[in-house]
Amino acid sequence: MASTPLHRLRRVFAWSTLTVGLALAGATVLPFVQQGSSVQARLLKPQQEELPWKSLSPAEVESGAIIPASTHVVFHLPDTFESIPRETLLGHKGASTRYWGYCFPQNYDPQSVDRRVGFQGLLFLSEKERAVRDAEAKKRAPVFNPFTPPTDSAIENKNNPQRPVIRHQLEIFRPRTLCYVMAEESLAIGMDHDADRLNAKLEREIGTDATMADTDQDGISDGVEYFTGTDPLLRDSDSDNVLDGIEDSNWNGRVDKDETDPRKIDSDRDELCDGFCRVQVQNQWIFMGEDKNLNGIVDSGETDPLLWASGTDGVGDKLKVLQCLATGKNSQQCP
Ligand SMILES: [Ca+2]
Ligand SMILES: [Ca+2]
Ligand SMILES: [Ca+2]
Ligand SMILES: [Ca+2]
Repeated sequence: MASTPLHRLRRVFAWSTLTVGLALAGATVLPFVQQGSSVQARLLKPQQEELPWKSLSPAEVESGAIIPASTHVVFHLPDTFESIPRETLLGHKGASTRYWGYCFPQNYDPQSVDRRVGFQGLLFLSEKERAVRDAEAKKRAPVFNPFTPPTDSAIENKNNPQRPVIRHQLEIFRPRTLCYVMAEESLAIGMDHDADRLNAKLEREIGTDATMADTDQDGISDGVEYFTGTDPLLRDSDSDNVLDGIEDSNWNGRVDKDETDPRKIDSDRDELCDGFCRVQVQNQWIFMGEDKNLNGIVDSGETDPLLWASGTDGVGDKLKVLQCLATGKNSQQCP
């Protein structure tokens, strides 16, 4: 499509907005970065001023982008959503990756930047970052007992309200916010318009559809499958021919009472698969299994996929089927 003067003007405007935002973020955040180092609550190496800067426009956040590792990243959130949880926005890396950041208050007034004292926005820290900081603080905390009483300076330090404290404050992100983030490993940032708790960039990475909450249409949402270990691109993750969403019948990703495990072909380990599977018996390939019509219900003529021995006689389900097959019946008729 040809670029009209209006398009070019918009692009120039968008870029200048970002440049201003970047400068403001640098002016406001860098002193904090340096202040943070004094409490050993930082990610950045001593050469932090040499780290590169990157800015992400609202359109880039909208379609999904990468926050590179060890880079000062400023991002503008678009106005196409109402709210998004931190972990969804930043690709669910909080437990395994140290990152921290800061968002300017909404209705941010650039004129007030010189008059401000401290931070008027909100800080966010990944779960791992919080855990590391807590562990460091514990290590530094002096242990007092009758033999090692606190010194005057220790008491003063403890009671000093000016001591910089970095606490997680921001969990839900709002539209049109300008934020800064620094991460030790790259993060996938993006919006989640299909509300499956996976942002658009993360969905591109794992191959799911960012416009469909349940890409493989097995009943379980992409996010639940991603977090609980079934394949969001496969309706039958364990190949027992029973759909994931029939095994996990309430679609919550957990194996609840009366549910088979969509991650295990044989939930009760009786050597009959939960559904109906092609197996080799004495050089012959036949279908055998428990839920022969694959409907998730123990119907008449089926064994229970949650019981090693479904009958009252204590004979294992597999042996019972083999004994039945030996009488000349086919596997649909056994047991
Ligand atoms: Ca999504
Ligand atoms: Ca699914
Ligand atoms: Ca299955
Ligand atoms: Ca079984």
